[in-house]
Amino acid sequence: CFGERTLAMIKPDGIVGNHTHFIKTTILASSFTILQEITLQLDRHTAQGFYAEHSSRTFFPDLIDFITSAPVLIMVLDKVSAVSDWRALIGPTDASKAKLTHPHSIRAMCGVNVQRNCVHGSDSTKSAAREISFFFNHTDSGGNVSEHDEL
Ligand code: DAT
Ligand code: MG
Repeated sequence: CFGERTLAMIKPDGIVGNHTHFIKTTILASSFTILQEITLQLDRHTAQGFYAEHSSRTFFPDLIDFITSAPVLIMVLDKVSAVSDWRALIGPTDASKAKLTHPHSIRAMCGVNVQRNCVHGSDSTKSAAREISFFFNHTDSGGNVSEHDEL
């Protein structure tokens, strides 16, 4: 791996809405390498840990309800400038606004609103390191998931 790593997630609306193939095709066409991937059904405890930085926000309970409502597909992406490139590809948080300002972004094309925005991306290299180690063990063989139940 010669690039940078970021954590990408296809959220429940992306899985249920059958956007997985389109999103993965877009990822590969944008020169990312998918290093690891796993489909998980998050439980509330795991979801609360992943989104801990938002725990005091009024939308937090709704966010936890949503992210635990169906499976998610979690991927480690590798590329030079992976963090900023993936954030640029997914577009603004609010998918309804993204449709106006960034119509070719993944959130514009696959999302609906600020909550149902289809995908997650780490917002910094520091967040990426935390989020990757939150879901994946770092072993030479890779791909081991700790604590969580693989589907
Ligand atoms: P991002 O996912 O673009 O990094 P964030 O970290 O600010 O955005 O928020 C994490 C998620 O929380 C976001 O993808 C959807 C939800 N969320 C953020 N702001 C919200 C709001 N005002 N109302 C409802 N959900 C919100
Ligand atoms: Mg964020």
